[in-house]
Amino acid sequence: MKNNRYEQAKEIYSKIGIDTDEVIKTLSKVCISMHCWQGDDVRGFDTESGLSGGIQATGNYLGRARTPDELMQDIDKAFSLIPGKHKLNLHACYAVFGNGGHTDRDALEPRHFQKWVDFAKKRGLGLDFNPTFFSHPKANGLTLSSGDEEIRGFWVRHGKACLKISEYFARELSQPCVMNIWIPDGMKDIPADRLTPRLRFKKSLDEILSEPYDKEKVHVCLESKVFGIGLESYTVGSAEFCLNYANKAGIVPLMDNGHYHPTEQVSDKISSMLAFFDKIALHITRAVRWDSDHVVLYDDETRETAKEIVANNALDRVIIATDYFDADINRIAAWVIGMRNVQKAILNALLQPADKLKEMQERGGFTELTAFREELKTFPLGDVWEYFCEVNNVPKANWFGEVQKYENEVLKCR
Ligand code: RNT
Ligand code: ZN
Repeated sequence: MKNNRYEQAKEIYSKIGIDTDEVIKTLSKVCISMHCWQGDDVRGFDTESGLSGGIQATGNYLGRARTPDELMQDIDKAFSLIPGKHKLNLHACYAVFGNGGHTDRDALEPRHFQKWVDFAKKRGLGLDFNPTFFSHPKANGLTLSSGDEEIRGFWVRHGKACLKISEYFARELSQPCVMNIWIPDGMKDIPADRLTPRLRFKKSLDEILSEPYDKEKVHVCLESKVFGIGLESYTVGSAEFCLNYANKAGIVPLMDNGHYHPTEQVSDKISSMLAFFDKIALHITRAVRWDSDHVVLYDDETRETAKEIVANNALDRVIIATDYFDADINRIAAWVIGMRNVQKAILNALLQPADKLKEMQERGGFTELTAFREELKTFPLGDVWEYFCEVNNVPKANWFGEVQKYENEVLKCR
């Protein structure tokens, strides 16, 4: 296949020591875990209680997926416009019960996710998993940190059940399953006692992880947060709590871009984490003023995040997942835009001569570093990206027509 623009770009990049064919090969292997919950505004199928837990999907765009089949159909559409093979990230609230049946979260079993395993197997996708500690009558302020032993016990059982389901995913799909724990627990107003709920959260995590599970198959993560809506004054699973717990328990810390103070950047945290953890995990999202979960853009922070992963040779140590939910725009487009932007950011990082740039820094050549880096910004990345789309059989820049057609033919009929 002769692609003139690609051939020219290849030559331009070769002059700065970058082999674009190798870059394409590397990028093809980068697997991103796409969150299923963009498709239905984080509603899931197991409860009518609506989204709770300090998070919110705003907007009312037409065509939200209302059933497992609709969500699967939408995911297929999105993946058909995203280059490469990825994973699908499920939440426990996406359990599929046959014939109007219902099983509460503490008694979920692998069989409730068999439809998802069949879906993934057919498409050669991996599955990741999340226990759902929100949108439930027993999630009222505190879950794993609750002082009510009945409530705390319920959620511990849920966590254990999810470990079993994660193991089932890994076994069936012959690849590890990442299980991420995030709890919404917090308080709207100033707590009288910040420590007691945190100690109970710690105890609950210990109890969940005491359940025997295959650590090669299931990578358990813990996601921290700074605040949620209606929970502005206190978050039990804060950054310090989660970091210390993950370190002590030998699990994986997870950082979400929306879960820090507005001037803190996850990109700057990655190297510190890599200095102490074998693996770390990310929820790539875009926080606009707060944990707003806007669609990921090809912006400075996403590029800097990708650069920190690639330049530190950590593509196999950083677990990359997306996490946003915009209900104001076409949800399939939202998936496609965000996933492609994460990939583009990784491509951008792979197209940078990291060693040359590091060498400039080490010898104090900061003027040259700035000059060179600014020139790199207008190198022909777009031509390499288009070629990457071409070899992966997905549309180039003109994918939106496909989404529009799908909106008219499928989404409008919902
Ligand atoms: C919430 C966390 C969490 C959720 C998903 C649905 O602030 O980011 O990861 O978005 O579990
Ligand atoms: Zn998240």
